[in-house]
Amino acid sequence: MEPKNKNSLAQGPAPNGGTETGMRKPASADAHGVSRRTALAAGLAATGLAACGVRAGRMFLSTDTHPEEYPTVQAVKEMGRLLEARTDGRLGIKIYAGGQLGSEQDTLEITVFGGLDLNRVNLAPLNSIEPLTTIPALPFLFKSNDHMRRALDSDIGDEILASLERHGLIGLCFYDSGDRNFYNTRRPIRTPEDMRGLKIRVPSSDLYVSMIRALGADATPMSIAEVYQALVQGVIDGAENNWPSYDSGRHFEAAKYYSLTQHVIAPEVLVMSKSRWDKLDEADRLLVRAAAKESVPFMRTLWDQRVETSRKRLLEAGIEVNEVDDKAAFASAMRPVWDRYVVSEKARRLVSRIEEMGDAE
Ligand code: GTR
Repeated sequence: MEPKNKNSLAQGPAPNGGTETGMRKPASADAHGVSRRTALAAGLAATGLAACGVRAGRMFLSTDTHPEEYPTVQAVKEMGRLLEARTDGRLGIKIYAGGQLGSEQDTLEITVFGGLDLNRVNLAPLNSIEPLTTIPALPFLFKSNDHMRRALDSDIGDEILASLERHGLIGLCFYDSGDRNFYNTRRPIRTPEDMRGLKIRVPSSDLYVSMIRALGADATPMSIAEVYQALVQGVIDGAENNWPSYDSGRHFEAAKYYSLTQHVIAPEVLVMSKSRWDKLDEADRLLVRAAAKESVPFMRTLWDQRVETSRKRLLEAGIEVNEVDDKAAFASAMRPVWDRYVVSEKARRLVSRIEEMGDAE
């Protein structure tokens, strides 16, 4: 089945955008991207098929922008090990890590076309195609990482994962991404006023653009692979991310002020191409779903360790970290964003259920 939504990844948004991030340019305006992506997709699909055996045995091709040792990559590897063990090697996963296949936006498109079977991305690049994916990225929605885990482990998470199907993707599981904090080359951020006038990189998501603007800063959407260079060259003043990404992208070398705003605790997501999924028999689908779910606790253990390792390493490297005492000031400045993105009845219902789950904390 073809994705139906007009903003689907396969088709891109209506010409002239309609989104502030310009999620996908019309094909004619994309000098090299579309043909490169198409060729890549065809090549990858061929590689995948070559790995096919009797009863559709295969290595699923997967991708991740993070390097080999990052918890998301290790978690998908664990899922691959589980699949191999349970099928005597008939099913498995081969991962292209380190962003070698391009940005999350590009590889998602390839995944929808079936050139990649699996893809681990953040929810951000899905925000403009599926409104429910903006929910976990709402500023200050989750009170803690634990609150996020509980909410997304429940049927709320299942509903958000299921919403991806009409866009050509099967949502398999969420992984942790911890809390996102601002970092920049200029000054510690203690109050929303400190953000004024700063040029801040955001992922390609209108929601993130709105959040930055709500703080009086300038939002610059770009892929994470470009951030280090943009910081060094002064194209941007800063960005926002969790400890492990601030660390692994070496962004801390260029932007030493890391301010613990904890404005977003949005998860990562692992998706499978619906066109691949449709070719699996029921037994294999169950195996894939179970292995994905079982990789989640594995990932969480690695994640908690990795946050600590990164924090220690960066403090030793001499970054300047500051706590933010008045997080409520950030929360109220960013609150109008909620009204803009929580518009459907369904979204409102999910958001209030998530809030109720956090009330106990
Ligand atoms: C990281 C996330 C990546 C990517 C990145 C970004 O925390 O793991 O998938 O979304 O942030 O900001 O682009």
